[in-house]
Amino acid sequence: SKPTLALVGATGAVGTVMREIVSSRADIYGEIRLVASARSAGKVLPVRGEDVVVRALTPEVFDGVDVAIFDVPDEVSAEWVPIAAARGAIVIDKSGTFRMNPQVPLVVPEVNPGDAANRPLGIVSTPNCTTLSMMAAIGALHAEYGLRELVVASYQAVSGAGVAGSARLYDEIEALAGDRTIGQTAGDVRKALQNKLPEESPFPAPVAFNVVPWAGSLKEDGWASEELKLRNESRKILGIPDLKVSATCVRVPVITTHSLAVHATFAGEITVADAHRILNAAPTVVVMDDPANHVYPTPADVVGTDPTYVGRVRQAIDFPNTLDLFVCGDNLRKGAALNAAEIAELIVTTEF
Ligand code: 11C
Repeated sequence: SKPTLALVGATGAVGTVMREIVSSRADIYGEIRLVASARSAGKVLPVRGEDVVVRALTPEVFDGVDVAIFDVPDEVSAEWVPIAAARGAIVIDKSGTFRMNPQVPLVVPEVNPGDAANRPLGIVSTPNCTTLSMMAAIGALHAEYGLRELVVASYQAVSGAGVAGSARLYDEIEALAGDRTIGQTAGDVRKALQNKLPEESPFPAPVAFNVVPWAGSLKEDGWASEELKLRNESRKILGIPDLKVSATCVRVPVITTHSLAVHATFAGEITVADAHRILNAAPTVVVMDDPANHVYPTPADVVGTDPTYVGRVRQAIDFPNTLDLFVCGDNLRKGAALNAAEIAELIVTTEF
């Protein structure tokens, strides 16, 4: 019989996309159970065209579940993922809790699908959306040319911070709309928002009419957690423990789709034509690279779609063996729900 799937965190920003994704892809599941916090239990939400009542997160909710996809805060995963695994579910976890655990594979199906089968704790992790937004493209280039170094600047969408992140940008834009004096005097955006919106925000500075060089929490020596995740997770997914990585993560006024400016150095010379050939052959990568005709990916054109988009591929003038490229990926789809769904499909189709 077809396996039972549980979606835990079914009502969040990623959970909403998750329900849409499992409804539109090959129908490989029997029952699909929706699970959320007690606050959301009892809500009725559509999956595969049917109304499903959301169940509260309890140990018993995992009885009979074959695969559970978790998209919940780190501390909720820390507590509940082991409970689901102990009840026999294979867990695919989106949180940061288990990603760097050596007993937990960190999987991007285009890059390291084989790792998903080796899961001594019954847990597979799916990466941070910033790392994921470039990984299908970088993995394809690495497979042929041997990646050595990555220098990355991210342009991260506000929905990376969940429903509250998107709500904040919409609220800020609404509060400032029509005022053509905004953006001309130091502090004017902050001041205008002070009178109109609560001070509490998912972001440490205004995000409308602005860019904010910060994502995640403070780590040692001034690094933001997102920057270290990008380094550690890239190393693990690509299987290059000594990959040199340096990242600066920046929040921009985009609702959904993360972009990354990537400076990637390889073991030997790689031309733009080489990169185009490899990326064009990668099934989930779309090359949009014709600058003479202004063809390059932007979040406005990428949002709501599945592939990883690459444009602006250039051979770095002063750096031998290095390419500069611009990558866009929908942070809620490939960056989150889609990658988790693909890991689940990989496991279900090979093991059930
Ligand atoms: C953001 N990338 O854009 C983050 C959200 O480790 O999964 C996801 C954090 C994570 O804010």
